Amino acid sequence: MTKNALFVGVLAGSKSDAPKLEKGLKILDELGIAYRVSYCSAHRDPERLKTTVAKWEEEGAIAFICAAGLAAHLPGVTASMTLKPVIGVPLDAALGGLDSLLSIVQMPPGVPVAAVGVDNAKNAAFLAAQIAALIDPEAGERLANYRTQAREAARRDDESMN
Ligand code: RP5
Repeated sequence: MTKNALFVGVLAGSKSDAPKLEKGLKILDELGIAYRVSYCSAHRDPERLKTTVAKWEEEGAIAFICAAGLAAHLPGVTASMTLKPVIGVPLDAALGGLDSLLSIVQMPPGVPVAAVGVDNAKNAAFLAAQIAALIDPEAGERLANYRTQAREAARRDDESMN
């Protein structure tokens, strides 16, 4: 992906979300997917979110990962500003994350957000990598290798029980 300077735009509602975001960034690193990160609140600084989304789109963002807790409007507001796929990561900042999950998935028809599980930044990274693989076959190969390794590890776990 880096050869075309394409990247995944990663947004989080607050720097306090960073520890949960890290797990996803590690997966993107392992899969060799380029990304940029910004802490950008949809509520505290919507103007900055708007300029960041527009700038990243212009500079080659192929998809956005948006992580937020509480009234998690960051993914939905980002989706309203771009036609690129937006992956929402609901974070557990209260109520077990159910508040964030519902805030993210209940989008009006025509402005979808693809949501992953609560605190599951890893799956957001995998989904972003799958989107990257649509235009970058090498990213697809790395993903396939990852799945092969995961399958083999699961079989080893099973075999160690017998
Ligand atoms: C959300 O509110 C953020 O995404 C975070 O999960 C939560 C708390 O934010 P801080 O008050 O820690 O900045 O907008």
